[in-house]
Amino acid sequence: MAVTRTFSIIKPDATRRNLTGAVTKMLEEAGLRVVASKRIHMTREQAEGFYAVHSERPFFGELCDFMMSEPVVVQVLEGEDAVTRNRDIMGATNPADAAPGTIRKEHALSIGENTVHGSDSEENAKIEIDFFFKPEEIVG
Ligand code: DAT
Ligand code: MG
Repeated sequence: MAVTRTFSIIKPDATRRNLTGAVTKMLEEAGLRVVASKRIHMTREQAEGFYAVHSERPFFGELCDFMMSEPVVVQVLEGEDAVTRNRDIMGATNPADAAPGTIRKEHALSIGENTVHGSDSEENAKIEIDFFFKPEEIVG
């Protein structure tokens, strides 16, 4: 299996509860390495641009408002089959459906306030990494 990269966000519900370290520890224990990380407060432009794929969904406004509500930590994660590995440790979108031991099962508050974002394909990982990081900010 090839070493690849994925894009992660530690969402406002987690930064607000001081869970940045706890979430990062779960990512690291799942075999992912943080090769870039920064804490930012998203602008509306960033939130709406990043989630443009969901712009027709009924929860789009709520989603963007939430992502702008408090700081987030954007990260690039590296590891074997990083996209799938990250999706596995994140757990299902709705924490009620997430498997025991996953980040969302352990920490998420609701389907909206669900603690982490993770890219859903290698193609999207590249787009999402480029959205938030310059190449020189990533140190593998
Ligand atoms: P995921 O974050 O697991 O990739 P997604 O891409 O389908 O899930 O949706 C993006 C985010 O939008 C999700 O993390 C939380 C929010 N969301 C999804 N479905 C929702 C719903 N039914 N109600 C409220 N927020 C929702
Ligand atoms: Mg998604």
